Amino acid sequence: MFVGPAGSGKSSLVHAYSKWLSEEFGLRVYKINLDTAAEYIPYQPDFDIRVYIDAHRIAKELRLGPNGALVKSMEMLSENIELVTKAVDNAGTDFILIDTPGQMEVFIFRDVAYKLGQSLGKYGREVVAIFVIDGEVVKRYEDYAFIAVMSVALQARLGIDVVPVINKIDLVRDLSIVGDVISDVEEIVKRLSTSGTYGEMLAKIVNMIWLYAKATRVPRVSARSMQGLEELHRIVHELTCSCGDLT
Ligand SMILES: Nc1nc2c(ncn2[C@@H]2O[C@H](COP(=O)(O)OP(=O)(O)OP(=O)(O)O)[C@@H](O)[C@H]2O)c(=O)[nH]1
Ligand SMILES: [Mg+2]
Repeated sequence: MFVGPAGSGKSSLVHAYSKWLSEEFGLRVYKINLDTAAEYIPYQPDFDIRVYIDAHRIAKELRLGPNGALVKSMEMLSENIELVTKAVDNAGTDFILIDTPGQMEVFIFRDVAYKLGQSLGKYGREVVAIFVIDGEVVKRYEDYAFIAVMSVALQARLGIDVVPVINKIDLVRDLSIVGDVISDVEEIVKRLSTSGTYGEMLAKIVNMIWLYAKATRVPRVSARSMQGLEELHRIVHELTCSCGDLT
């Protein structure tokens, strides 16, 4: 399940990863769109929530603004979560990719994310949330604290494993700062520790959170150039398969 802030590239990554999985391994992929307000989706969804719940339709019918309509649509999705679980149960493919709404806060901080996490929980380790972060947002070492805290918050909210992924790496000019968070954690902590009390606090947060992180690396990918998808796949495989590291 792909979650993340507006415009971080969730839908593009669903498209790129599904293409990669089928072209690389001949795997069958089922794509689910849960964005009730999506106007354009870069892939052909196999299940599209808009058929049942469409935020634009709701806005017109109930005379609501865009946020009100989105909130209402998420409430409706939450009350009809079996629509999604049935689609998941009946997919019968090797992979199921779930695209979630752009307004992450509406999705995450409402009942719907929790309910979905609970429903998908029955699949145990086979379900992971990919937390998509825009690579252009990672500009300072402090940003890693934000990513770490958000990952933990998401994990607590969804109740399923969360893998942070840095997307749009093709646009990132200074790759030295967008490092491999987990293996570079010592360097990040060292840099943060030298920037005052606040930095010290962030260093402790980052250190503690990555210490408990399930994934061993944070993949840097590009939905546009398809780079890094193998790395993303490795992590997904590591977390979901009892066979351990793909290498
Ligand atoms: N250069 C570059 N652009 C990207 C990449 N991934 C996505 N984009 C662009 O970023 C914009 C947003 O991408 P989407 O896939 O719609 O992002 P999203 O998270 O699904 O957006 P919402 O659902 O509206 O929140 C689009 O213009 C994409 O073409 C990438 O890896 N590299
Ligand atoms: Mg999208």
